[in-house]
Amino acid sequence: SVAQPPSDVASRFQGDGVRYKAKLIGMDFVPAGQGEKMCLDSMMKLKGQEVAARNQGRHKQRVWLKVSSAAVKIMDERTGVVIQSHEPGNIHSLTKDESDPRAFSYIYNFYGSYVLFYIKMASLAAAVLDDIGKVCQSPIAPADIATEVFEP
Ligand code: I3P
Repeated sequence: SVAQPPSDVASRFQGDGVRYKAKLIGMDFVPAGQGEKMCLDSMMKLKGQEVAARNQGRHKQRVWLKVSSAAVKIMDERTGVVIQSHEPGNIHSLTKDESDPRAFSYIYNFYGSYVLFYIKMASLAAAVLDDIGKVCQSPIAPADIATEVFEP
């Protein structure tokens, strides 16, 4: 692929941003925003619950993951309803699943509560990990959000 100038890289994340097909493995309240062991323990617990659910014939929820400068959004695949919207400034502990190259997790700080989201991509997670890493490094300023909202 051809290298893009920085302005084009940034513009990928403007507006609607980048959309990925994924499934929600699960979410879990955790005691803090970081801690490698805490993240891995939570992911292991959620994976156990996934297996138990599958053994009962249940499937993971199919979602779209949308990554933009303003938010990482999780939308129901079928209805398009936004079920979670996470501003980059409150996203922590982006963790790849070393046992599954399609899976990863992150923690969202919701007013001092920490929730881990464990997600399985339709394809390799490397690209979305890179994208979320980028938007979290440079969360847009409140002024930019206002511009985006009020633009016709
Ligand atoms: C499915 C298979 C898929 C999995 C799916 C399972 O089982 O393991 O890989 O999707 O999960 O049901 P089977 O081969 O017995 O049909 P992912 O790879 O996306 O996890 P799901 O039912 O939760 O969608």
